[in-house]
Amino acid sequence: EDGYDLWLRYRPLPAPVLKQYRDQGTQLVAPADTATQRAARDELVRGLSGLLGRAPALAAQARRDGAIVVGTPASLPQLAALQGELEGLGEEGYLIRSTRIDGRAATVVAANTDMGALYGSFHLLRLVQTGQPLAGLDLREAPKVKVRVLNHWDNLDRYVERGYAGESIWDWHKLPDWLDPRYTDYARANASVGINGTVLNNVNTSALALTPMYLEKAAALASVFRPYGIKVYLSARFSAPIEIGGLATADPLDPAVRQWWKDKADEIYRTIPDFGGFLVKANSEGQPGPQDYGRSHADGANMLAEALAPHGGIVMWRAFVYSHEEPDDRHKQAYNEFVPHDGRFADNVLVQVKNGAIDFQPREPFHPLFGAMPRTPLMMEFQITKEYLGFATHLVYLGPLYEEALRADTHARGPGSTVAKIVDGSLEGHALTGMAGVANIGVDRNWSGSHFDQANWYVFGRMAWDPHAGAEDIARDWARMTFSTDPAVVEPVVSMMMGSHQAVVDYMTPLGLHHLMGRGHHYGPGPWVEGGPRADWTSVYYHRADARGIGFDRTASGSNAVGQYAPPVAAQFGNLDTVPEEFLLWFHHVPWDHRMASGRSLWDELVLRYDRGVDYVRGMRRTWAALEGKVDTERHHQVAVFLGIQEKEAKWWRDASIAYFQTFSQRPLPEGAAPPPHGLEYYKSLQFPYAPGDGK
Ligand code: BDP
Repeated sequence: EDGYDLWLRYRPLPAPVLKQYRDQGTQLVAPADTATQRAARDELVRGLSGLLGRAPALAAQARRDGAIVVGTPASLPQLAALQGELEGLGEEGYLIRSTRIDGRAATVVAANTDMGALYGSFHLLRLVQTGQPLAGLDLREAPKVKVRVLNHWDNLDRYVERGYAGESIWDWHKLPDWLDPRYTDYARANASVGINGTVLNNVNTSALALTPMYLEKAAALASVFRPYGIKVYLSARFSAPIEIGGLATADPLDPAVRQWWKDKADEIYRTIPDFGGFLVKANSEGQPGPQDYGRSHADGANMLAEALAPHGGIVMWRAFVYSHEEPDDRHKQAYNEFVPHDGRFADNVLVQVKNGAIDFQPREPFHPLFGAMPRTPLMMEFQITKEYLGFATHLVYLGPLYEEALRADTHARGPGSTVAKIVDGSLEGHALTGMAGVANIGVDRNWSGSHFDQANWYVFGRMAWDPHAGAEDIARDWARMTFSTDPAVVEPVVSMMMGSHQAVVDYMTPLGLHHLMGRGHHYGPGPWVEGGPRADWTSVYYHRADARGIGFDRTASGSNAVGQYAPPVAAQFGNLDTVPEEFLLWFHHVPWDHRMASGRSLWDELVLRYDRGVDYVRGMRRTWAALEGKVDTERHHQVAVFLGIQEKEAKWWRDASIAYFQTFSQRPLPEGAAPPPHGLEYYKSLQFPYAPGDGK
């Protein structure tokens, strides 16, 4: 087992549960007249054959007890009676029900559309894969978020920015002719978790992606993805009218520029009729944008929106901006630039906001834009690739990070105004909603660079479908589908996963510290990083350690970033007595001897958090070692080796950070804490010129 099959392994179920399923899978009634219907039937045949050890008998209609019946009232007359029950399930929802058809017991997957039936088929397979009984079923499911997209940071030369799983899976050179079977498996995996869109190219993009040659290639991918309900989107370079259009300007208010984008949109839709739209990174980290012409983000987004609107396309305009000129706290800049434009964005624009205000740090408080732009649909951007969380070798399950961000209460409309309710549109009544995940996929056999990183792709999809879902339930499903249904495997694996996010926070950036990684590549600790082109690309800018204490004062006496949150949140974060300890040094500069909830001083607590993080990794190694023989050898071995790397690196983070911060605190280590084995100069001297993913 090399991990290629992801969570769609379909290995035979253990004998005791087999019989039950065989009685409930006597026949498969699933029409196959359209590409999506065929995708559903093929998946069911593949899945049930694998799981139950024999292919289900295909039939045109249910004639025996125990049939599985999949379709829509239009595709399958036997389902016509369910028409009324399908109301409210929309174009992607489905129901799964144990019922009787013509007097015979059956399991029905019914939907309004073929896509709904495909999603329902994957759900049914998940029930079998995870060992749930197929009796008494009565499930209704519909996605709570409309646009559920992966963002590939893939360049046209196949280099993946912040990618740790090998080259880009898009083999642009061989497209459009060669359609790698991987593209189909990619689509299956995404559809199985409800992902319905993919942005093929990096946000730091080249305008070439919009030239006819590359549009043909994107169209070929779209043709593979279409049966699986996945739309293709492209990142658009704002200056494309100059670079590939021969115009002298990209000013969004210039009529020739507007016409160029309209023509470009028409051309794209002639090539890809169901094209999803554009993702745009503008006026951020050196990318061109409307501000180059004295125009606003809304001007820029609306110009593209106008070009796409006649075709039903959307613009996902990123709010990840912080300017070269602005000397203010980077935390505040997106809010400052975007809030004044609330209500000015066209109807087919989503503003895409990272979960936190800095940049995908191991832990961040929720972004203050959530709750601050009620008249604009805001979509969530999570990172699935682990740029700041140990790349592919550290076992970090991101479910708890996503859950924490989504459940955070913005108080925008009183208590209970969670980020999830903003993202799903329910708080402000927006119909256009979205969630994006920066993909962790590459050409590695196991897709994600490590077996456990597959879980992060999986949980992203499940939470994009339902932002209120629970990380632990999803981890349990994933573990059952990926490793084994044996509780002696599932429970230890789930418990490792569930504590792994807190662990990485502990050994990298405890108590609200952030942005302490090595410069450029972001690999390993670099709390001493200073100087260079801009202060907010250093570590010292963020931790502000001195003889008195440590942390970034973002209260009213400091940058006052807390003032961007709703009053109850601002009051909580802004007060040293009420700020949650996990965000303490995010919002406050705190004396080394400050008393923590534990009764310890801040310095002692900090050191113990580092130790706690390293200990957790050691615990995961022990847990995993005990699973030898219960998990297949190949995957077990790789995970074991990666956990060894993680332990080494967790210790490296801990030792380097303590050695560095002790030069400020000038305090001894708390009792029982081991001194770092090397001096600070040693840790500073470690160089990684070829660390992966640094965007060069
Ligand atoms: C940062 C990455 C950089 C991305 C940027 C972005 O370091 O490679 O281009 O975010 O999101 O996290 O645009």
